[in-house]
Amino acid sequence: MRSPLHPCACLAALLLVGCTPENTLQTVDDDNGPTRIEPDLVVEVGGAEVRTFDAGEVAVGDTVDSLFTLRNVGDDTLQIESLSIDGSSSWTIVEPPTPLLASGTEDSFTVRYSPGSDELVDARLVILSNDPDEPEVAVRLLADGIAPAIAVEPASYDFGNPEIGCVGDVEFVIANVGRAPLTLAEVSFDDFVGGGELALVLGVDVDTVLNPDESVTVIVRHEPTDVAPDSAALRIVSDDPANPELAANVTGTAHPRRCRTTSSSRRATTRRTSCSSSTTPAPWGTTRPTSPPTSARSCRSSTPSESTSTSAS
Ligand SMILES: [Ca+2]
Ligand SMILES: [Ca+2]
Repeated sequence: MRSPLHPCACLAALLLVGCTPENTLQTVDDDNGPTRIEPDLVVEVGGAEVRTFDAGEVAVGDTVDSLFTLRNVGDDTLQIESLSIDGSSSWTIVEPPTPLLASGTEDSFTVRYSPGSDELVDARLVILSNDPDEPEVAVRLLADGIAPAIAVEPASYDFGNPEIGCVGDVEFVIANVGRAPLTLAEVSFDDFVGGGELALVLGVDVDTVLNPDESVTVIVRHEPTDVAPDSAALRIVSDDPANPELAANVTGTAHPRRCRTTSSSRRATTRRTSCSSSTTPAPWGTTRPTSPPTSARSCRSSTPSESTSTSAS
């Protein structure tokens, strides 16, 4: 690219910016006067100029290396000032190229894509240089990381404030929302209080495999026997690379019974209590599902002595 410059303008440019070896003025032997010689950067992959590069589908655990070439097709030395990748940590520059490229030379470097999770990546390779008409060159980097991805719904659950003796169940749905099979290595339950008032009553076999879009349901039961708060966690170990261990907290705090006698006679030998279940907002309201999880609560029949004792409480 050549553009005629007035000699005075050239002198001004020299005084303002100085003439570095990478950006000089040169007098050419024609009638147009001095002409600026410039570096000119071209980014290539496989011998063709590239502005978008797609690594395609890559499974987690695999790596795709691609050879990028920086070519100086200008007249002056090209100085690479920086080379970086924006927008994804799955793309990396393995070994940067030489920072100085003489006119007509090139250097290659490896750009690696190695996904860590199920993802659709749209990143940028950004090259800053002294190419005067394009000091920033960006190459769009696309890729498709394929991995299993676990999702648990609800993320946590609070049974609220039921009466003592009222049994509540909640279903947790464990789903594979990724694009590779998900193995549930372990689904366990930690009862932090230790009284067994919160328990996993329907679990999952070790090494259960969920294909993409498949799910499995587990059930946690709350059967409070006292008013002390109950706290537990459903723990899931899987091969989701982004969430190898996941915990869903479960809580509940019962209140004393307010029993209603349903016997028809004061001398009846059997009495029953019924639940007046209450709801309490989850302490972690932001993680509570927008649509309530499937849950149920029932009150167990009680013996006369139990009814009498709780009525008195
Ligand atoms: Ca250029
Ligand atoms: Ca309790």
